[in-house]
Amino acid sequence: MEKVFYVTTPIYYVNAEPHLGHAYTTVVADFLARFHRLDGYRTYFLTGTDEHGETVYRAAERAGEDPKAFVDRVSERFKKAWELLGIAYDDFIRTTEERHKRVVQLVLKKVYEAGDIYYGEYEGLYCVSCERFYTEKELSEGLCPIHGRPVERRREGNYFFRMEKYREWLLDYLKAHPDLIRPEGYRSEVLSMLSEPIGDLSISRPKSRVPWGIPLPWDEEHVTYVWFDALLNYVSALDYPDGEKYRTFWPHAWHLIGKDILKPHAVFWPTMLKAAGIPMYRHLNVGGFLLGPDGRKMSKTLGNVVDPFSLAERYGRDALRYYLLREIPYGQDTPVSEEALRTRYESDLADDLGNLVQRTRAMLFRFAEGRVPEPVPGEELEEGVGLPGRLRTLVRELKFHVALEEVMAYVKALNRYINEKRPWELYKKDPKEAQAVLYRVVEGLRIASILLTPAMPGKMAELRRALGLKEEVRLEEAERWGLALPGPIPEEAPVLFPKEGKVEKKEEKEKREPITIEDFAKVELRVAQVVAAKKHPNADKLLVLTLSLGNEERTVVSGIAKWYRPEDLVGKKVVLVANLKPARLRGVESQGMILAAQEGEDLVLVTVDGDIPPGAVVR
Ligand code: ME8
Repeated sequence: MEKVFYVTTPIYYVNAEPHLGHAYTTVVADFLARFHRLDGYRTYFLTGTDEHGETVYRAAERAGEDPKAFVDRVSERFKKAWELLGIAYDDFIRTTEERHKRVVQLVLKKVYEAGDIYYGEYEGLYCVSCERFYTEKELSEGLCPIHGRPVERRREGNYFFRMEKYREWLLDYLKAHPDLIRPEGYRSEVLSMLSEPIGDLSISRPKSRVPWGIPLPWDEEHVTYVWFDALLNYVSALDYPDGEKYRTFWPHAWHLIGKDILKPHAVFWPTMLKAAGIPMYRHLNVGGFLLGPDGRKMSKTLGNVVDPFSLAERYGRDALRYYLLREIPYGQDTPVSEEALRTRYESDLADDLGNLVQRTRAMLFRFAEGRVPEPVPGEELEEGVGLPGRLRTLVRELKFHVALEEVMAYVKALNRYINEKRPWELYKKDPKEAQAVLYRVVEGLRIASILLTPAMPGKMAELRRALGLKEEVRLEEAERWGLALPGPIPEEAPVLFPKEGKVEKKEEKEKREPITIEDFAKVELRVAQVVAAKKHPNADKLLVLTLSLGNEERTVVSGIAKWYRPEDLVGKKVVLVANLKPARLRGVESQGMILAAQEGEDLVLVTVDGDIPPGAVVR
C-alpha cells in the first residue's frame, strides 16, 4: 500500500476570532497528520481561511475596515491560534490569494463550457450567517436550523450549477463506497438528502450586492458564491490541475469538517468534482459540535464561545489537545468545560502519566545509579501487547478517544506493575531484578510516549528527555521492544504536568529509602504543649508558636496558618522534632519543627492521645 496521507480542515470564516470549536477540528487534523507522519506516510496537512462572501464583507463593514485589511488581520489571528496550539500545517491557504482565484476561475470555466452552468432567476430563503439558501423543510420552526435566526426571502438573477444532474451518480457512488462519509450516521443523513431531488445550486451573487468575491470569468457583473469558491481550496492549494502535490496527495484526501457543513461537502463538493472531471476525495470525516456552557453549539453568533488561547496558556497546549482528543467521541456532540479539562489534567496527566515519570526517575537514581539499566526481554503487561497496531486501527477509524484511553490504560498498568513488583524491596534481595523491573517501566514509558506524541508532541519529547531517551521517534519504534539504550538520565527534569502541591507530595511518599532503627533513633521526638501562638509578623502562611517541653521553652515557626487559627492552638499537645538544627524563617528563629499530616489540600497536626506531660519522649 502506498503510504500517502492528505488531511484538510475547513477553511474558517474570518468574520470573528477563532474559538474552541475551530480549535477542535484543527487539533484533530494535526493529530492525524502527526500520526501519519510518525507512521512513515508522506503527509500533507492543509488549513486556511475563507475570506470572501457576504458575512465576511459585512463583518469588515461593521469593523469599519477595508475588506482586504480586515481579512489580513483576522486571518493572522487564526495563524496565531494554530501556532499556540502547536499545529504543524504544511500549508495555510487564503481564498483571497491569486493561486486560489486562478483555480476557481479555471474550474468555473471548465464547468461552464461543459454546459453545466446556466443563468436563471432564483427565489428562496436565505440565512446570511450561513451564506446559503434553505428549503422550507430544512428550517427549524421557520428559523435557520444552525443560527436560530430569521431567514430572508430573496430573489436574484444567478448562475446555476446543474447539481441535480449528478444526484443519481452520487447516490451510486455513496452506495459503492460505504466508508466515504464517516461516522455512519452522517452517511445515512446524506443518503436521505439524496433520496429526493436536490435541485441546482446557485453559484453566483450579483456584484452590485456582494462586491467581495471572485468574478465569474464570463460575466464580471457576478462574483462566485462563497461555497463554490471555498471548496476549491482543497485542490487549489495543491496546484491543481498539474501540480506535483495535486497528483501525489489528492487521491488520499481526508476532509475533516463539523456537521454544520455536511451538505456542502457531501453534496455540492462531490458533484462539483464530478462536473470538473476531478476524482473524488477519499473520506469525509464529520465531527459533532462542541457545546458551550449553555448546552448549545459553541458559535460566534450565539456568543457562548470558549477561548482556546487562555486555556492553552493556563493548562499548556498539549494538555488542551489531549483533553479535546480524549474527551470527545469523534462525531458526537459533546459539552466541554474548563472543569472537565482540569479533571483530565489532574487525573490522567498529572497523577497517572506525570507521576509515573517522576517515580521512575526517582527509582532510577536510587536503584540504578541514575541510569537506564541493561535491556531485558519482553513486555510483561497485557495492556502493552499489540498496542501500536490497535492504535493504528483506532486512529484510522476516527476513534481517537478510545485510542488515547488505551494508551492511558497502559500507563496505569505500568504504575500498577511498579506497585506490585516493589523495586524498593526487591532491590534489597536482588538488585538486578529490581533494575529489570525498572527497565521494563522505562521501555513502557518509551512506547507510551511515542504513541502519545501526535496528541502531545512537546510534552512527550520532554518525557523522553527526562528518561535519557532519544527525542526523535517513529511509530514503528513503538512496535519493537528493547530500544531504550542503557545510559545516564539527566539529573534535572521539570515536572511534566505540574499540579499545585499534590504531585510533589506523592513523590515524597515514595522517595524514602528504607532506614534502620538506629537511623530513626537519630530523630529526637518529644511531646510539646502550645503555650502561646501568634501570626508571623512577615509571612501570611506562618505561625510563631511558643512550646513548653516541661523544663524548657522553644519558639517554633510552622507553616500551618492556612489550617489553624493561633487561638485554637493554645493548650494542644503536639509532637516536636526537638533536635532539628535551628533555622531562621522570615526573620524568626525556629527551634525545631512540629509534625503534621497532609493529604492534598488537607492538613492536621499530629497530637497526643491521652495524658502525658510535655517533654515526654516519642518513639
Ligand atoms: O463553515 N463545535 O467556516 P466556519 C465543533 N468557511 N466544531 C466547530 C464548532 C463547534 N461548536 N464551531 C465551529 C465555514 N466548528 C466555512 C467552511 S470549508 C471549504 C468552508 C468548526 O468558520 C467545525 O469544523 O464557520 C465547523 O465545520 C467549522 O468550524 C466551521 O467554521
